[in-house]
Amino acid sequence: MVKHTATSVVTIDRYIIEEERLHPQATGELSGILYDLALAAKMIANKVRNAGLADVLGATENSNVQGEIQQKLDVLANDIIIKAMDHGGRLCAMASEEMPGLIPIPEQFRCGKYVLLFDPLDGSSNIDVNVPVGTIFSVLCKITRGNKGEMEDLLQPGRQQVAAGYVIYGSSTMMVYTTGQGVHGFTLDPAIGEFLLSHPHIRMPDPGRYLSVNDSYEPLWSDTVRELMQRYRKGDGKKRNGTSSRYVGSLVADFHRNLLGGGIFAYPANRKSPKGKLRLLYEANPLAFIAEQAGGAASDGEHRILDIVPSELHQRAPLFIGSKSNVELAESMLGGALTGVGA
Ligand code: AHM
Ligand code: MG
Repeated sequence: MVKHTATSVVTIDRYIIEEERLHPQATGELSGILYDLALAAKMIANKVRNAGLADVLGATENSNVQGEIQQKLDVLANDIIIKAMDHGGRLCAMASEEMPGLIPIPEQFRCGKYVLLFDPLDGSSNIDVNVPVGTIFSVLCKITRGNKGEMEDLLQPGRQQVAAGYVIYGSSTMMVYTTGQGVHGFTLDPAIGEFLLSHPHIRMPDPGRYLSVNDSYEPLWSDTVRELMQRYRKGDGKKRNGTSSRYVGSLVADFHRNLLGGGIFAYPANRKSPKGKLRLLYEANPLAFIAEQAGGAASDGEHRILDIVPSELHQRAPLFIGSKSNVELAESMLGGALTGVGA
């Protein structure tokens, strides 16, 4: 375990190298992916920071001086990640929430042994009202034999992830990631353009203080889900106290608050969306890996998220994620039993 306190000045690059040194067999390729993602995050943070200004100038969806159509931020973020990641020789394929199929590595670049799945700008509908948004990423090893990545490499259960993380573009920009050795958070110092270690070895408090759910869907929930939410709100009347409601409507922001403060984020199935809304590969899996590494848990109500075998890239899953005992309550009421949870 790399030991640093929040008072040591440690850049994300140095931390990644130190983690890599713990594995003599490591080739440095995974570290390279994390560096490149941190660079992409800084570029997206810069665009997000200027989003309001771009609107004031009427640039969004208008032609710029070169006559090009200015892209919406989620498309820009998508392009930034692809351009930062496609040429490093470490990836053999990518997939994005913004694109329909597998994103191949261009012919002129070498293919590597990893695949990357990402949601370039989650919660982007919140940008216009200056609410935090985020980028979410998931890294897995290639499992097929050929040189190029295939759909099979992307459609692996989340427990096969070798790294996952998110970037929150909030009052400050933070990158939080895990490579299976705990969860670490880095805050961007805009003056020097570096992510500095600010939250080493994050653990999720349990039971949690917060309930994050969009309860305008309540009329569409099953009776059991309605009852579950009541239990979260009121507690069990004995040792478990009730939670306080917090819902940003931007998954990264809701998850980040609950990771640090303890709580449960729920996006249950409902009558109109029987699989919920959130995507298994781009949202649920990476955040589930982080939750478990921080001592929390994630479930679709019946199965541990990380055990679900995906059949399509844009598959959705109901999501209950957060402090372990809160997720266990969902499992016990909705019928599942958590397995293999906890770091
Ligand atoms: P997006 O990927 O299209 O941005 O949608 C995902 C977002 C999440 O950030 C958030 O948790 C959820 O949608 C909110 O949905 P709702 O408005 O139905 O509560
Ligand atoms: Mg999303």
